[in-house]
Amino acid sequence: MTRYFFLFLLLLSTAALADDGSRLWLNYDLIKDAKQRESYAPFTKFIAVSSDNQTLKIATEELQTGLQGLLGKKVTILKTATSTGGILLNVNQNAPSSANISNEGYEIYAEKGNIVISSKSETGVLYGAFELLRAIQMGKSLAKLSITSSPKVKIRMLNHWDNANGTVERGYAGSSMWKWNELPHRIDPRYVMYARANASIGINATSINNVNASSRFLTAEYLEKIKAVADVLRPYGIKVFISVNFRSPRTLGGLKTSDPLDPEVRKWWNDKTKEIHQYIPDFGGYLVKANSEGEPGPQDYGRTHADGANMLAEAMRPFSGIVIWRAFVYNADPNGDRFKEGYAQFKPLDGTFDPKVIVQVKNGPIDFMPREPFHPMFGAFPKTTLGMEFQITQEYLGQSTHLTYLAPMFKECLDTDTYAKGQGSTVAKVIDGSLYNAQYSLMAGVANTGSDVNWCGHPFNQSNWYAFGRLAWDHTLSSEQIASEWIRMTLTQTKQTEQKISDMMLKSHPIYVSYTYPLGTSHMMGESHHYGPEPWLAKSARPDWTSVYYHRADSIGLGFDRTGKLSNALQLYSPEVQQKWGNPEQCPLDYLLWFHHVPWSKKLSTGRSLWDELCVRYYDGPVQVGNLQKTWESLKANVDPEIFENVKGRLKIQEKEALWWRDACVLYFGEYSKMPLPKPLTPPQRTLNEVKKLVEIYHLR
Ligand code: GCV
Repeated sequence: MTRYFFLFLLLLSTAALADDGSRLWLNYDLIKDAKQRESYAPFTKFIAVSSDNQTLKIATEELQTGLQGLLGKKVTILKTATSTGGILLNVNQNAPSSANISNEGYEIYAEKGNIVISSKSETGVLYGAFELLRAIQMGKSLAKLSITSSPKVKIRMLNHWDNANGTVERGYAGSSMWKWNELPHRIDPRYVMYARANASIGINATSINNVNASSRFLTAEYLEKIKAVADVLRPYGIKVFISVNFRSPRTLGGLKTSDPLDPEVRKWWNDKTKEIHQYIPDFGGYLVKANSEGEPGPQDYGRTHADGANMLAEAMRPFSGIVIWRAFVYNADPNGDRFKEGYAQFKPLDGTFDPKVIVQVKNGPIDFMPREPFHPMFGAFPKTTLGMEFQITQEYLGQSTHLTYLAPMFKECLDTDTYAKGQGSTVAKVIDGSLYNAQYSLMAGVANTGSDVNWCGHPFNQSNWYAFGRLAWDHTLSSEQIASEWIRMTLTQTKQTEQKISDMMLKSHPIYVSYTYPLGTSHMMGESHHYGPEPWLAKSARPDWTSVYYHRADSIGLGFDRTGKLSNALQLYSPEVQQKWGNPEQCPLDYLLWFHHVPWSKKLSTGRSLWDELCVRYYDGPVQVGNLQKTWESLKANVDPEIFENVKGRLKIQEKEALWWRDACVLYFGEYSKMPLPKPLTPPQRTLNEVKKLVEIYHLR
């Protein structure tokens, strides 16, 4: 009997240890340090909230759940404080320093033995509640706590590329988390978890369907379903947007045209917009991909992007919602440069967009490459509100098998100076609206969520969702701080373990770039699935879907000359940026081949020739992945066993695939450079043909 009892206890403790990742960064595991737990006791005797508002109820319950987990005690909820030593939730339009904080901002401070969370809005209090829980998890003392925080960007949004049939375009974590076949009747509990996770990092908007949009999402049947989702997300401060198909007036409304200047078409959108508001009174608005990659748009009728966007903005005029119009457009011109397309099509329209329109621009001019220079539009549209589009899902960044922490990449773009209004005109200041005093501001991230139990596939991919939200709230946060928060809340409470994992994360993006796209190369991935290397890809439906279009390897050298001879794309940037990147001798190596065709034997600032430097980087990548594996192995006893094994397996795959990239690129480019590998590097064990076959196998899968 006793033996069985012990076995039962053992099983119980193992079960408690195993973490399937489903709780994301909200696991609220007990703080192991009893002293630390005790230090919070004087301020966590109760939670006081006087209102029955649903958002405040959620904030209160989140605090109660969080404190129960972290401190191992049940904290009572009161209507009014009867003594000191509690957490007071206040919605207060006239708080002392509230002039400095926006509606969604909050203050948290210690006062008369209590901790006060105060905001002008209920959502602000909810954000403050999450911040307090974060502060506790980060081990901060509450005795003198004083935090004031306001979001820098107004619309902090996830873009889901989820389809009605349950698939996710560029999704690597299972199928769609939205169960369209069940809605509106069954509300999957994961919607609530999704809302909590987003609110915890300040995300306040979500577009629920793919930008390659089906008109179906505008039918009454789907509006009922979307309403059900919106009702769940609303109390968490999250507004729902719909991606729309521009041809909907024809396909859905039975009209002869979808011409944005046609009165009947305009009426159709006006009526549809009114109808949507009957379901969702606080509807966020429309997200539109038009005249891009085969999607319909106003150009089909000889109209401009502004004509299309302004028509939708007019329909939205009676309401609070907005129109987000994507700038990701490019024509198949074999002699053109895709780099310039978005700029060329939109620049003449600067100043013609309705104030309710935000033009959403990808961080770089091509397409979410692992490293891109910032999109030149960011420095050149003083009369248009531009929003940022980052990709959280790792289409080109190792999908679900490579550990790649993206905060440094997001920040690299945000912190770059466009010089649009002189020094200090960073991309961040363009998109947070401060540079041009914009009414709206937007940072969107293409979501990496799916039906996988841990939401994001690779356990570390969760950190990119987290990092995106934190940066959308405050782009001045450092990648180190964000990593540290995520690790503490998700993986460990031990400083030493945290530091080791943080080190892995901070090195991960440079490592990935080193074995895939070193020195400013781009777009050499496998055709259509975008996984693994295919630098030899020379034929596709469009020239700008091949690899050779981008790397321009020949017997002389490598890289796309954008300084004038092949393309004058560099001129789209301000003179200061042109100066930084225009001279191959001074251009930072990370961007070199984005702008220059460099001879193989040209000596770089590292002292090595281009060829040698390329090889050194391709070879260093897999070695560094080996180091990541070693560090992870050393943490076996310190992290949850399920997460440990999961990451360990994925690192193994990453190592194999890093070698795949290395061999493919070194063998392929070697045919052009005709130079030997620099010593002491030894040639790959396989031939280029053998490596090419690996790609074929992938295609067959
Ligand atoms: C939603 C890239 C992706 C497409 C995506 C497109 C876009 O081309 O490969 O899957 O389509 O970007 O951003 O619209």
